[in-house]
This record gives sequence, structure tokens and C-alpha cells, in this order.
Amino acid sequence: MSTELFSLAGRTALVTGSSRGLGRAIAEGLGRAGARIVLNGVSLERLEAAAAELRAAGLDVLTSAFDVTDEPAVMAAFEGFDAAGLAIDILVNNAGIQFRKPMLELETADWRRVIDTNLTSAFLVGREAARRMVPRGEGKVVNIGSLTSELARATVAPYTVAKGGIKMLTRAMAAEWGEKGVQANAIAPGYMLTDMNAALVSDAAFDGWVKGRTPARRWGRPDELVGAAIFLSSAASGYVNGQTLFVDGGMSVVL
Ligand code: GCO
Repeated sequence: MSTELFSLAGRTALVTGSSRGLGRAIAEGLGRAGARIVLNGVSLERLEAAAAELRAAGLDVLTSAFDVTDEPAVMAAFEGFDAAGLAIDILVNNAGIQFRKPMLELETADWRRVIDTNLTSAFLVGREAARRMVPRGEGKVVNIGSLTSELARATVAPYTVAKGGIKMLTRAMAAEWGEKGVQANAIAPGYMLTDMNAALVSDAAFDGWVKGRTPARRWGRPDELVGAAIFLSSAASGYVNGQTLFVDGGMSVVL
């Protein structure tokens, strides 16, 4: 019984921003739980390289290259899924960028770029996915928030605001789509060992701060998000809606 509850067999999962980093780890984890996975990114070359590795591991992998901030491209991608008879059962809105600069020095264009990539994209892709999930009466949306969905750090204002928005967009999705059989939830990673954080990991002072500030006394690994992703993508979370699950070693709840 319990294993079936977490099985994704027969399901198709689209993971945005999944050629590397957290998205790649989540996509692989959903694939190993039985899902057909659709990798997304802007570079088809990177996507195909990631797909080849995952196919070599025996996973069922498709690729769909589109810019999650480009509304016509997002709509065309889903029209392509429709034409191919591909129903997206699970959407993981993972695509995101980081841009570190104090607000007094921040260009508005950089602010907008981060908000568009990290927040508006989740609306654009989520809306297209839900336009298909709602008539089917079922679907899973998993938005990737952050520790900064709850806590602010200096120099990452647009990222923080976007991730705070992800927490509330998730609740808005639950408010509108819950009665239609679609569950929308979020995962909020803590400080994870990713390319995006490489500069922080290699900074001895920052590395020491993360380890001292985190009850687990270490950075998280991307694969440590897979359990939460499978849970929120599976039947096991059928009555979970609008929640943000922090996978952060305890940093968000312990001083
Ligand atoms: C930073 C980090 C954070 C990340 C962290 C927590 O510069 O502080 O990039 O913004 O979001 O991994 O999620």
C-alpha cells in the first residue's frame, strides 16, 4: 500500500529549468519514482545532454526547450504537448535565477528579469498546465520556493520577493484549483549545494555562517529535495494544498 501511494507510474512530469541543479535532481527523482519526465530549459543542447544521461539510467525522458518567461513560447510548448497527446500530470515550476546586488545599486531591468524568471514564469507555465489539468479533474503543481520565501537576506531582494511570491501564488493556485482536483504546493529549499550558490560555498565566511545557522550544520544536497517532490507529486498528498514544505535543515525555524 505505502509504495503505491508514492508511485508516479503512468504519470508525466514537466520540470522547468531541469537541465542542471535542483531541477535536474528533482526530474531524475520523479523519473526513478516511475514518471515519464519532460526536461525543460532554453538550451536544447544542454537538455539533450541531460536527457541522454537519464535515458542511460533507464528513465523515460522527453525534452522541451522553451523560455518560461516568454508567454507565446510557453503556450506553443503546451500546444505541442496537446498535439503529441502528452498530458502533463505533474508540473514542477523550478526555473529560477539569482542576482546578488544591494537594492540601492540594483538596476530595474535586473529586478524585472529576476521577478519574471522566478515568479511570473510559474504563473505562465502553471496557467497553461492548469488549463489542461482542470478539465481532467486532477493534477499536481509543485512550485519551488526558497528559504527566502520566509526569511530575507541582504543583496538578494528580487529573488526574495519572487520566492515570497511563489509561496503566495501557491496558495492562490490552491484557492482556485483545489475544487477542481488539482493540488498546488511548494518546496522551499534551504542553502543547497548548487552552481547558483557556488560563490557562497567557496566563501569561507559564508560557508561557516550557513553551517552555524543551520541546525543540520551543513548545506543541503539537491537530491535531498526528491522525497518532498515525490510526496507532493503523488497520491500521498491528495489532501495537501497550498502548503510550503521547507527542506532547509531547520534554518527557517531555529535561531
Ligand atoms: C543567497 C542564496 C539564496 C538561495 C538559498 C536559499 O544568495 O542567499 O542564493 O537566495 O535561495 O539557496 O534558498
